[in-house]
Amino acid sequence: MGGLRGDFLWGGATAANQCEGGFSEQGRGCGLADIIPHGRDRKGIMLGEKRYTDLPPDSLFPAREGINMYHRYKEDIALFAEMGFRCYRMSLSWSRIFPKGDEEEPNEAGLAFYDRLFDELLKYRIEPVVTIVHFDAPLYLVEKYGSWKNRKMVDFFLRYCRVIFNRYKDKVRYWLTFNEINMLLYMPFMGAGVRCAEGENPAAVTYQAAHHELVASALATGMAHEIIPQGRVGCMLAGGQSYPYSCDPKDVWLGMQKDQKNYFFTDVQSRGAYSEYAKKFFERNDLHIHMESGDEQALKEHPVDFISFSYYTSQVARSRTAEQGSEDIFLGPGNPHLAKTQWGWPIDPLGLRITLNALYNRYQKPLFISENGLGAVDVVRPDGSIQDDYRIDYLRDHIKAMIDAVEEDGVEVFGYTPWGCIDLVSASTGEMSKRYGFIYVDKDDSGGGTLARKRKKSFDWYKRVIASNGKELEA
Ligand code: BGP
Repeated sequence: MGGLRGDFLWGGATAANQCEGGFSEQGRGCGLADIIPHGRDRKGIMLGEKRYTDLPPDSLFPAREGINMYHRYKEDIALFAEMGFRCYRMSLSWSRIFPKGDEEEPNEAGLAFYDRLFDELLKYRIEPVVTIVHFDAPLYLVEKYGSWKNRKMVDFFLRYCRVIFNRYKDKVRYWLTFNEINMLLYMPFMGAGVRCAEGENPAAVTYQAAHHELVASALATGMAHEIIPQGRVGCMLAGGQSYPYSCDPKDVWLGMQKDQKNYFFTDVQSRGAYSEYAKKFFERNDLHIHMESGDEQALKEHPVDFISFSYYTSQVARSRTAEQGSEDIFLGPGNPHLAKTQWGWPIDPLGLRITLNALYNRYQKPLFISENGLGAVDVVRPDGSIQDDYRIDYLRDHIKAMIDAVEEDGVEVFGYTPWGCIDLVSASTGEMSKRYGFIYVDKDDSGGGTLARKRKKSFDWYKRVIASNGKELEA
């Protein structure tokens, strides 16, 4: 058995909007995530159905403080280094670099912050893997221009890309354009700052915004290749194969259609053109995507170098169901064969192997697992320890499935960055109590706590996993 490659990129993943904080420091502008509240209004805002200006004045916006990594990054990176991280997936806060988003010149203090952060990583030989946009955009672009609905976003985004590629070309090799790009279809406001005005056709708005992101992603890929010859650019998909609920062909067909909906973006980013089923979908739904001359060529000329994806669980498709309206919009009706996390997400390690195979067969490009993990409540014992064996179990089973895909199936995987390697704010719920980390952060859902960091049991376990390149997986 060959095992994982010697230079396998073990690490962890975070996003600026969920951990950085420092939201108005050194010229940073307000970002999209900074106005998404904790609590019952969160969902309405994320879907784009509610406006943040209507929120009660005492609303809590957890992204504004995050876990204050803005001030604590040295301590955090030292802990990552202690675990032996070979890479660290993080994102840049766009509004730290372009506070409003449409300026000609960037905010030097914002750029300097990331210089310091990258230098700190490189000091420990930790390779940065940088997401350019992770559920984030300057709020000004959302309000003034309508975010990705507007073609002008492509230019603002490319200006931002040109600045960061030039600035960090000697420090960052791995880039991801848009985090979970397919989330635009499920959570348009959180995913891309897109809100439908009254009378607008939601599908027309969303797919037009999708086209803008796809063109932006392709042009950024081309630009990165030009400015950073050794650079490699990937897309990022919220992954997880759709299973038919039964062998009823209608369920199978629905499962396939669900997968196609998710692959809509990565098909374009990887193959360089819209798939036939996508064109037919546009036709059937009378959607006329406005494309400028040169768009199709840009898509064609600049496919991504690798496919990255998040995997938390598989999805299910059921065609006939009385409760269809109550299904999770992304996951479907639930899978009776699988246990669930405390937040109701089915636990399916074999599904990771299935998803890896599906993606590799579809694209034949190297794969990078940019998120995976278990959100769970952790309890600090009286002796101060955190015995998170449930997290170790989850990650061990998923790592085994990944290794099986590599060894048994010949899938090419070059990195694995479990999500929230340090506890951070949950994207879907805004909670701190939904913890993923190897490192505990003392902060609660209402914003209280010292922010002190503490190693969990999984910290030492993951350190051994990395040191043995995935051979020692037992706790
Ligand atoms: C993905 C996002 C992350 C992250 C993760 C876990 O969708 O890319 O930002 O938060 O899911 O989800 P949650 O925080 O909702 O548990």
